[in-house]
Amino acid sequence: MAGKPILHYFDGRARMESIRWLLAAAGVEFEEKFMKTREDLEKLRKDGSLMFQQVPMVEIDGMKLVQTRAILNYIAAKYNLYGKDIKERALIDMYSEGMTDLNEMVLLYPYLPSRDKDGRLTQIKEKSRNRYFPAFEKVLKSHGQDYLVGNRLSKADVHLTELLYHTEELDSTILANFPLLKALRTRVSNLPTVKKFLQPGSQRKPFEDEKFVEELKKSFG
Ligand SMILES: N[C@@H](CCC(=O)N[C@@H](CS)C(=O)NCC(=O)O)C(=O)O
Repeated sequence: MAGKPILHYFDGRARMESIRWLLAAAGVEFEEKFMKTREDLEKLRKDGSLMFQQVPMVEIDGMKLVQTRAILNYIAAKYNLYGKDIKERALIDMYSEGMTDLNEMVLLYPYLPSRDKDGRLTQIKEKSRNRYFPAFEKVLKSHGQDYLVGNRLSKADVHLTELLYHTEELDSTILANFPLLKALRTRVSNLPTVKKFLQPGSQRKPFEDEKFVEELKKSFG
């Protein structure tokens, strides 16, 4: 039997958090090797583990996978979170790509220089409220089903749930006009695997505050 996937990243959310969420939702146990210094990153680069010299990197099924979306797609395909046919997969991809566009803004936000933060926060709120959340609310309303695609949990539901939690941390009122998104979040949060991940002490990472980012910058130079 293959061992647990091993996640290589630093001990923060950023680009690895969606991978943690998806593995957790799929009920897959995983190990993490946290890079603590620039030397740890250089070591992975020198031993040829990072195809593009970048992390996240995940060791899984004898592969060393990089590129966040490729990793997520592999996990989704392997654990049946990627639709039942190519049409469902196309929808899941389309929704996930929209979520990624918003998520990029959200995940990079803590790492921005202070002078850029207010502007970015305004942009995140505007895009959430006026572009992305109405689009996903409309999908749920159009078919009246429990999940975004095919009436069955997919990676898109997991990514959206993560995104809803993270945007709500930035603005507690952001979901006020989106009852179906709130219901989806509750539904996904109540899945036993996700419920466990949402408990304190899980491998879920907290919001990166200024102190965390400062320490990280010191360690990675
Ligand atoms: N497209 C890549 C981007 C990866 C990326 O930018 N990783 C950052 C850390 S979050 C990194 O390794 N930066 C060092 C570098 O690019 O040299 C992905 O989605 O995995």
